[in-house]
Amino acid sequence: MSKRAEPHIIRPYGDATGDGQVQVSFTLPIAHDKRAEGAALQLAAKMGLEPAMVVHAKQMGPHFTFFVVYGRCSHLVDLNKVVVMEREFPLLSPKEVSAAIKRSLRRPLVVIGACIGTDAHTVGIDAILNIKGWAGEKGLEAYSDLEVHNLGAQVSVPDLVEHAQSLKADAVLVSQVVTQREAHLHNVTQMSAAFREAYPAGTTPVLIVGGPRFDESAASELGVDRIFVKGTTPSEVASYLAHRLCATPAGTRRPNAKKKSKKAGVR
Ligand code: B12
Repeated sequence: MSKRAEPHIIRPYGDATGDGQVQVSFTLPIAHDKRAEGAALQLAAKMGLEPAMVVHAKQMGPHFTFFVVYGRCSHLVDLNKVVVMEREFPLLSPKEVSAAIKRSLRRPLVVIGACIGTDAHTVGIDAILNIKGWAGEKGLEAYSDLEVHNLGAQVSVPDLVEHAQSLKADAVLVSQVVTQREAHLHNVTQMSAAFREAYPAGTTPVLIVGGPRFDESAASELGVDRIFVKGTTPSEVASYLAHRLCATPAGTRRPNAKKKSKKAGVR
């Protein structure tokens, strides 16, 4: 395959390279008729899609119409201005994670996980925690030096804090999938505030949240240590835990740190 220099200004294409064609879908709160299609095209033009055509319109109940619009986008992408969050820790194998825990904590690293609020979408947190894992990787339950407690769905914040304290959790993993009315942001902010209130300063467990619609870069805004987004695999989370909690000898910062060492590899 020939190597080509990548341009830094790019645009989407549909039929021919560089034609700017994109397809978008949205719903408008009006019944389907010609005026509704005109409204969809007006919106498309305001989004920078011109010329555009309605390629699909379907009335959804008496007062809504779903549209698919195909049109030419006038905007360009400057690759030099793309900002992404790079992974700040190395990916470790399960053996390396265990070795780091043994070396630094000399006891199992305790992890609790839950979906908080009214959220009942457990598939994401289960993908990370359950032994059977996700995307060909075993979940955290399969790691010999992690002690995992999966509290399941719809756990209240006070319950979560209580479990974290009684289990002496080193890390608390929270999943939020429903984002209607910014529920995920409100719940996580409330959760992190509750942990700060319940623990002496500097001793809260590492707070990790995950879900498909978080902004990875918003951790400090939400008062948590790390956010994981869609496509996360268990080994990324395990590696982060090792990076975060095992970097210093004997886990100096954590409330568990001075606990008498239990035999590692409880599972
Ligand atoms: C399965 C499903 C359900 C199941 C959930 C079953 C279960 N036990 O989980 C059931 C049928 C119960 C359900 C119910 C509802 N659902 Co639902 N559901 C889905 C669906 C189809 C798939 C979600 C899923 O399992 N994804 C697979 C997992 C593996 O992906 P994931 O969650 O993103 O997790 C990954 C990462 O995000 C990350 N991750 C996630 N959590 C965490 C946590 C940590 C700590 C870490 C490190 C990483 C991490 O790692 C995971 C692996 O990579 C989605 C649509 C979709 N296609 O996504 C809608 C969806 C999430 N549901 C939705 C809605 C609206 C609902 C209901 C409100 C519907 C209703 N009116 O009743 C109810 C709410 C119930 C409740 N109280 O929460 C909406 C949410 C919209 C929004 N903006 O909030 C969606 C997006 C559908 C839609 N397009 O409208 N749902």
